[in-house]
Amino acid sequence: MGVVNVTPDSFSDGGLYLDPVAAVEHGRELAAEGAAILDVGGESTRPGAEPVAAAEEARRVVPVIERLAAAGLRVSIDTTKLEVAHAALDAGATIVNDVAAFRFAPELAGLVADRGAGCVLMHMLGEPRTMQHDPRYEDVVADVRAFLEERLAFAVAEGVPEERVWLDPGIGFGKSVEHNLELLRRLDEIVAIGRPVVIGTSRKSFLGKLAGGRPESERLPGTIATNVLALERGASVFRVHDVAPVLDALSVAAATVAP
Ligand code: PMM
Repeated sequence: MGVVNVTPDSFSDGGLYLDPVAAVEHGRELAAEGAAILDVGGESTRPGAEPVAAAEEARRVVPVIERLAAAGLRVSIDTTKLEVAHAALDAGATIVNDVAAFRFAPELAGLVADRGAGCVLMHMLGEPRTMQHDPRYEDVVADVRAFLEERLAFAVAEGVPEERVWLDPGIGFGKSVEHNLELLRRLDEIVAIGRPVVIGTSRKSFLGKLAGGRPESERLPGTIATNVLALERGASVFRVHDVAPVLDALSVAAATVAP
């Protein structure tokens, strides 16, 4: 899954693809590098980010999705909002990637069900504005697992077939460095829920901290290391900015994992 952020303020690529033509070009490049899905987002979820109005978010993403879908590419919409998901599905997206797992807009579940779309339900502690303020868990892996099981049950109760739901532990969303590491160490416990697991470590700050304070542009080695380990522990969807090098690493790693 390649990241196409149409935002002025995302943490690693904010402002680069705010122009729809540049965003479409970037999406096409990621697809050419091997991305099976392009994840288009119009609102930054970086820690402390302020919310964007739905109309503005839709205005950013719709022209990009229309063009990528018209080119035959598979598109997910990274949003927590009903209106934006609605517009994105109309424009040709087929997956709703919701970092709030239908908590902010429970009606999203019905929309996904009605449209026959897929969805990614991600764990986040609270909301982006405050999620990194001293996050605490009883047992981070058990807590995230229980949350994802509950959200999966909610989606299914609202009519989304279980086969259309992917789950994501939400690396960096209300988690300390140690929480992120524990989730990666024990990822098999999330995989055991029985749905495909999406993992998003790409360029995130804990990678910088673990490697002596590297900035976003120098976090590719850490991104590769964590995605390879996540593959070995059962993850099946890898949300990344740098598709070509991560795909190379995953292809080699996959060849060494028992079928
Ligand atoms: N991370 C970001 C945004 N959306 N969606 C999913 N499912 N999983 C993630 O880990 C995730 C996400 C933040 O990264 P960005 O600002 O580079 O897009």
